[in-house]
Amino acid sequence: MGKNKPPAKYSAAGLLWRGLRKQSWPRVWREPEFKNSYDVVIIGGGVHGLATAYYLAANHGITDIAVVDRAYLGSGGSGRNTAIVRSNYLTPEGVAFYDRSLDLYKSMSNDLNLNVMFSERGHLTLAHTDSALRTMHWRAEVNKLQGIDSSVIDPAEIKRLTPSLDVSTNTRYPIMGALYHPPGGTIRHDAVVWGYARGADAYGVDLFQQTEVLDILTEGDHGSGRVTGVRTNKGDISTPIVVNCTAGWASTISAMVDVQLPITTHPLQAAVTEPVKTFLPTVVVSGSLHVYVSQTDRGELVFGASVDPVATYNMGGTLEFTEELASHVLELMPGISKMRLLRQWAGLCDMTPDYSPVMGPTPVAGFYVDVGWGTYGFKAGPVSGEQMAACVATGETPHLIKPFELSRFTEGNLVGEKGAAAVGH
Ligand code: PYC
Repeated sequence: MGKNKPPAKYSAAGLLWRGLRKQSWPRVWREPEFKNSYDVVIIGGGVHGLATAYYLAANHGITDIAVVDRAYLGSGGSGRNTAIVRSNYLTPEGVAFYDRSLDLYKSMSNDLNLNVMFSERGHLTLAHTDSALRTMHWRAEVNKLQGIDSSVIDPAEIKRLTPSLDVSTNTRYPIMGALYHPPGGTIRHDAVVWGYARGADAYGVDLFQQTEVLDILTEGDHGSGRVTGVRTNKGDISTPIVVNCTAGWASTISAMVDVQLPITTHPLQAAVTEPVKTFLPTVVVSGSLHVYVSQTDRGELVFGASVDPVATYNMGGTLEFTEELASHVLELMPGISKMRLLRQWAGLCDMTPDYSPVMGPTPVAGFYVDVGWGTYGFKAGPVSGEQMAACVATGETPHLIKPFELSRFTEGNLVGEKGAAAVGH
């Protein structure tokens, strides 16, 4: 919970009273009237945009905010990810950042008064080669130095933790060890979106769905002037501050103010099986086999893979993905060969050259970015919201996001995080 409390609209007593009187449930967020001026406009109604709005209100008392999304809340990466959270990154900057996110995820059900079903089940990143094992040792040491529970374990311990994995030595890619990160796990991604949306709405933040940004209005020189407003399909909004919290279209939105981002956009496909009895207690990741898998509380296996090799906005599923996924995951868990895939989907990932995000102010006054999340966006949602809110409210870039400023690409201060990607890209 932030420093400023919203009105107690969702107390336990209130819910009980409603239930007993069989009253219909209140809308989770309002359908607000479209105003022509706001203190802050946030583009993107996913976890990042909603969390930024929530923390601006909760921690800084700024509530005259519009969040606009061209589709529905959570329709982008927030609803298309594989719901994995962890903080076992490779760089000290990344570890500190994602660890704060994990802390916020841990207390989220209490803070937002909504069960977001955080399941701290442990996270295994398998190593099948000497060089992968070396990277796991490197990550474990960086993690431990920052107090993160993370260590390299051997195949016998892997088998003890996750009996369905084939740790025998006669496979094509024998498992040589794993980075084990007990605090990692999964969380219900839709609930995170709803929790932040409901929380922001309770503070008076206006949430606009089906509201597409057509242009960002500025005065002064393009690429270095100042923001004056936003043009949407519902009309113009005047505002001195715009925060770009989009994924997929981050570079399109930034190009509206001539801010060039070093981003290429690739789809990432994922798939889910029919539900079966629970048998997979941990999250399992294999970089060499390009796959990660976890089991939901409903019993489905959720799989993800590498981003597709071509830069495109096409989110169609491919048979190539399904075939590769099945063959790779069966090398790890031959016992699941009879399970049926139910469906597959894709999300868009904005990849940067160093696999770290781009956050903070830009050369255009009043235009902020929280973009370039690649395959890490969902796990970073809470900390990004908290820190972007502090950045916008105070005008100072907080130390947790300072390393991720856009200027690093011209200053040569890259934060190389590829070694902590779930899978090879
Ligand atoms: O980095 O843990 C990860 C991840 C999981 C799914 C996509 N990225």
